[in-house]
Amino acid sequence: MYDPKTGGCRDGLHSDRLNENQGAESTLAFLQALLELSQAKSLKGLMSTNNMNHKPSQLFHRHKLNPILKATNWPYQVNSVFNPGATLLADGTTLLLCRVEDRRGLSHLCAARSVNGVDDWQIDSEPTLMADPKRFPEELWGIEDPRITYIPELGQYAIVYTAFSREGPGVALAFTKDFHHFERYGEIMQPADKDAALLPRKIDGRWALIHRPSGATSAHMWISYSSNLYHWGGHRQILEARLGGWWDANKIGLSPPPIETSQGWLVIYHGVRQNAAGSIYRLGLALFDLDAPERCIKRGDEWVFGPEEPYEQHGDVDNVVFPCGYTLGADGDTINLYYGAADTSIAMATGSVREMLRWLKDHS
Ligand code: BMA
Repeated sequence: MYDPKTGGCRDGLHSDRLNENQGAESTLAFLQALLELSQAKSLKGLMSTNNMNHKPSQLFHRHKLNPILKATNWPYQVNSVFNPGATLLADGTTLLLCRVEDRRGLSHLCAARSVNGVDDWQIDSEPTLMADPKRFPEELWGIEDPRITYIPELGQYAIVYTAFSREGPGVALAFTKDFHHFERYGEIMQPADKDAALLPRKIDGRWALIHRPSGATSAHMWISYSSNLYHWGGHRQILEARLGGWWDANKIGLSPPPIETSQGWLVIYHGVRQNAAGSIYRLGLALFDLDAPERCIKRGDEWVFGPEEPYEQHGDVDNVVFPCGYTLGADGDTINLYYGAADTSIAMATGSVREMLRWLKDHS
């Protein structure tokens, strides 16, 4: 018989000693023990896959220096820094265009540059892009949550941001070559609308904008098209918030600009779960057709990233992870996702485009 205490086998004749018998009896005892051992092992294997402490595999890995940027790093007095747009400049420098909330409660945008994208940030000594409510009344209460897309055809970066005023949030567009001088296009989607980004190239001869208009009780993702970047049409809903108990029930929105892959536009979107304690902002994945981005090919059921660390769970707004930008590594696969944590600081997590696509294949 197999003795679980010693791992040896016992012939049953003596309770305090292992195999005493020789010959057939001993062989039988050995075989019996072997059988019990293999059953015990497969049971253990089963228990470990159903283990209550089982942690799902992580698609994103938080940087150990998180949060990488805080209000106390700013060269002037501010309340909070969060929800940054991100891009790589021509020389490989990472540029974050951070949403900065001042101590009136109004937001502006400020650029921070770093060679490695993690530390040693050079932060503009004053706001980089301020609201200009005299010329653009839709910016009365500030500008927020920029998404940056480099547009090769124009040789410029498009910045799509939220303009906030009495009417609510609307979508505004500006272009820059250097993040010092900006050409404003004004509000391109009227309130209530936000969470928008431009695709980097024309689709069938027209520019495409993903955005999130909201109704009284729900908010879904849409796409619109334009031939001149001022006048938009061809509006189509592309992803609907789910209902009921889902993590992405009632309200969803684009997070960073879509990632172009050979399989389609990979979209990281946020879902807002309302519960008795407030709301939880988490991230999910979806894939859209490269040539017809209004067509959703895949959508993951489970969320892939959510507030877990103290700096994500507690801040001006608890339980928020809110990325507005990413940079892609030289391998074309590693992404650095930059996100606002609890509307208070900026954090970074790395992931792999290939792994996200694989995950979507298995989870949609
Ligand atoms: C969203 C946006 C974000 C903000 C989030 C959590 O609606 O306004 O700017 O981070 O709420 O407050």
